[in-house]
Amino acid sequence: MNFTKVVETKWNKSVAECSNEELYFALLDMVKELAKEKESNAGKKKVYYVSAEFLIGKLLSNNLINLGVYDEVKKILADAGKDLAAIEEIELEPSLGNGGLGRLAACFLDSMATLGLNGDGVGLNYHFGLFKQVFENNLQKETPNPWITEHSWLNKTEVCYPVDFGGMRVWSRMYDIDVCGYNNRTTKLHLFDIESVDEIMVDDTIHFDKEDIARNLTLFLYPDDSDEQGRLLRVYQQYFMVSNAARLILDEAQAKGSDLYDLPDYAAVQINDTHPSMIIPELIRLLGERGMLMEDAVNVVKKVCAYTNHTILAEALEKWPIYFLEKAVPQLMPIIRELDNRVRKAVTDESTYIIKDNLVHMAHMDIHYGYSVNGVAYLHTEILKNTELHNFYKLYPEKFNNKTNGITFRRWFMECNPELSAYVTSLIGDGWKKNAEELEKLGAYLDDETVKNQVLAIKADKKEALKEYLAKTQGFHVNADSIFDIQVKRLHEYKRQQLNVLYIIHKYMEIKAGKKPSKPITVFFGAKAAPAYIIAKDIIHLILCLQQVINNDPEVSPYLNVFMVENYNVTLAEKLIPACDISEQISLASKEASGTGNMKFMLNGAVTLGTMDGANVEIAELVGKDNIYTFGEDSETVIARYKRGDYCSKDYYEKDADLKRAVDFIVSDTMMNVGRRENLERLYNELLNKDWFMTFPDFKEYAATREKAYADYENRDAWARKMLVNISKAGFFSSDRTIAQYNEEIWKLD
Ligand code: 26Q
Repeated sequence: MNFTKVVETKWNKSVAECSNEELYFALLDMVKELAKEKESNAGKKKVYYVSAEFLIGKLLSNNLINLGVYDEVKKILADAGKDLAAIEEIELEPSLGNGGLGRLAACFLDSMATLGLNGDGVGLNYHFGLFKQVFENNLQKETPNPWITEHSWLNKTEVCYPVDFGGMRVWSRMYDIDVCGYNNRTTKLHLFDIESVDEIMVDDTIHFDKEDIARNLTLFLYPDDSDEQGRLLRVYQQYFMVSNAARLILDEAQAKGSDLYDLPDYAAVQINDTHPSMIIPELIRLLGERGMLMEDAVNVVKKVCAYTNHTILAEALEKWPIYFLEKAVPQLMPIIRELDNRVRKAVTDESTYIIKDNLVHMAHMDIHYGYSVNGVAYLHTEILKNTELHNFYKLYPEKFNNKTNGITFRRWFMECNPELSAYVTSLIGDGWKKNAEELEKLGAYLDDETVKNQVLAIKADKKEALKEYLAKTQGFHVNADSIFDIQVKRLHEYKRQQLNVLYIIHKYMEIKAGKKPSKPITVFFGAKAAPAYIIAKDIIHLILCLQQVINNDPEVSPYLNVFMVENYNVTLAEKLIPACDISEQISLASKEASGTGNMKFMLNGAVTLGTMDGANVEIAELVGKDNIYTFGEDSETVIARYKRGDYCSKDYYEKDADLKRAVDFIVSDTMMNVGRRENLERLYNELLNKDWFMTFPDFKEYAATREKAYADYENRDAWARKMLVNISKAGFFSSDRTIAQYNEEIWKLD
């Protein structure tokens, strides 16, 4: 297919004469057509990756790359005086995820298509996705984020199902997005919607009538479970998702000749955290409707469903009150009760029961009635086995396994950093694109001055590009000749943006006192806070206030700047990550299941400053201690301290003058002049009286380690070597490797 022809046929004029918008729609048509021509994955058995989130990001460039026409299209556009990046600005980013879990699902679809595995994604078509973040008076405000336009990547299908809720029926419709693999086949993302959805219910806020399920079900993706109506709506959403998924699975299997007793030969269902857990009782219910006895249905489902755990925070493990389920999905409650009764008969350990204190524990159902339970990084899986899910591990040791997360190198290297990835190819060939561990070949260049200088030059170019982009889109004035120190991820106390802030305040005070860094430092943040998560929003307030104080202080701003980007999303990540020097991965050890941003930064030549948590542990092992900056208490110390329950943040505050000075600054006159007393005092008190995620014990070592990293940065040659080691060892974190392991050890597709 020739792009010039596509444009001429569609618009009756040349590429040069078209507007960027016309070119975007021509590209959309062309890519959709090309994707249709690709073979789609086929086979007897299929994996259904069921997930409440798919954070797919913009699709145009990614699809052009994976279809193998990126360079050709870019050249045709350039010859006509057009810029692909400008055309891409027209595409709206679908915000169908909160963060890591949703982005992981998107990377997995790319890898399944690339490996030619027969697998589809199943989720929901949220019309406004996650909220859009705007800053006003140094506070986060949430606004709706519409992304569906008349012409989009969504393809309407004829698949529709009736879905019954307590006292009400809605009709669904399935929309498909083609996911192109790299030089390979395609797979599908199935997004279910309600036919009766009504966007008119939404004004310019994210508040709407939460009772009117038939009109609101697929309007928003839930960022939190703060109010009861919101929680109930989430149950409706989850059931809608899994009921559609279950029907699709059974219909497809039967169409291929399954008698349903042999369903495990036709389908594997990967349950992405507990959000789709109701698929277990729903499959059992539907198998019953199709004539199977309960006993048989339970045994079939036990061989079909596999569960991935993404978090060890107890408060994130979903437990739904029985009266919620009775109200929303009464048809499931008898089945869930029966499943619980079977557990009660077979098992004496009460802590593993599904129903306790009138709450249904979704993860417990997954573990008893799934055939696989996996964590998402080595340390995480060990903590699940030894601590969080230890009682289940004792019952079913054979079910537990680890699948360390990964990222797709197509989007997170080839697309976001064509300069570096092309340079790597010029050195070691392009075998790494399909076999990422070949990046190790870069190890041969660790002492090559030319290579190191080139890697530094590309990093400098990407910093310049970020500077320009942020000037244009966010009005920032960034010094591209400073160290770019970046922390981007959802705002959560366990991720400890507040620890980063305490260091920044400390550094600010040092500069005020005359201790100027030899190299200027720019700290970037990007983070959305759940609208009802008060302390998280207070932390955003603190960052924005600091940004105002520091950037406007002529004594300090030549040496230190802070920028928090508004509405951090996949698009911004693709600009920030290639420009990063130091990647902040500073969660409290034991709390971050894996992290995937850490992998993206490493691949793009950033050096990690982090705790021994999640996949940082594996990064540290791969790159060696000279190529990562680690600090802080280890997970065992932290877990033991929680167990003892004797942590007292004030003890640390009293004993460390630097720390005390930094904490006190939060409520200083300087801050009060730009911020709100209520928010700043609340945060100050929280740290002083609770500090649940133990920032104070790690402060001193964090500050010292960060100083060491900044000092090492001055030796450009040694730093370039660290960058190269990081890139060369990133191959393990390709999601192609992760997905190959899921297939070999869990799905076993033919
Ligand atoms: C639960 C109940 C009600 C409302 C919302 C939720 C909810 C929503 C989203 C609970 C959890 C999430 C998201 C979790 C998540 O993104 N976890 C991250 O998963 C990544 C991929 O495995 C890991 O790398 C991260 O460490 C983990 O935090």
